[in-house]
Amino acid sequence: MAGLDLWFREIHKDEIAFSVRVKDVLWRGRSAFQTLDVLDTEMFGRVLLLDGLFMTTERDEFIYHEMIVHVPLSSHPEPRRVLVIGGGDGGTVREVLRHPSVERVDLVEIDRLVVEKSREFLPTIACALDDPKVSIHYEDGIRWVRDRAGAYDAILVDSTDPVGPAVGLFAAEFYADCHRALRDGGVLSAQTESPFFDREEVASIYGNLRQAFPNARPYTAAIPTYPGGYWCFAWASRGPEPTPERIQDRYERLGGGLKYYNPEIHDAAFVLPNYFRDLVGTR
Ligand code: SPD
Repeated sequence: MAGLDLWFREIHKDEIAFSVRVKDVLWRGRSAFQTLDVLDTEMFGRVLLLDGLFMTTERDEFIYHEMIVHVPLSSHPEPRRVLVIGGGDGGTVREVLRHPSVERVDLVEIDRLVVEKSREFLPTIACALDDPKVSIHYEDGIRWVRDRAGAYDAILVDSTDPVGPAVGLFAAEFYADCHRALRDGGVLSAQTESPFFDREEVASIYGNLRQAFPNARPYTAAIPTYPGGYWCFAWASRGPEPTPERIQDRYERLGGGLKYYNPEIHDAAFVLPNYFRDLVGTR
């Protein structure tokens, strides 16, 4: 592909697009679940696409992975057992392992090929997948949480978008199973799409979540490669709200090296514009 004026374009809902110039196509293939592409780009480094959509890139992955992990884990008193659903690229696991209290991480990824190709092409993201605290299970996360009452201190739902096999990861039944799978005081985070471009999906996700977790609420981060660059996550818990002292204390235990998350970002991430408050009914 060298020498060609090659661009990749992610089309969102057939209405908007985001393009990046491609230096090289490193791998293309298909699993039983989805298409996978690994591109090399000047602006974002290596890029992993699933079904033609940006999942993660070497340059901006830290924002998504720090926020899906440190916001929930910093609000838990002592997270020991953590479940990551999806997240086969390994970025979420890498961030979970920064928390010194964590003893075991179950990574439940439906698609073995995502793990294999991430290990091969995205080593800075997949670097913690061989840690002895990590067990990888190639199974459907929806089934995994069904019979695991009281098993986890934290569940992090690092899913693809709500299409195909991932649809059930945004359903009320799944969130009810997650609630049962958490110990008292347990926390949950989940990626929950764009509040601007995915309004209907976001409203429905928070309606579903609150059936199991009445205190569920969104927080946001600026992620350049996701539609609109303004993305939201859900925080929910089976316990009390964290205090600012706890957030500060957990941050100090992380020992530095983070590129996005800090206690001020933690607080600011929960501040929503009015159109988003209206969407999820938090006014
Ligand atoms: N529109 C993209 C949403 C992708 C969320 N998951 C990303 C996986 C990174 N570990």
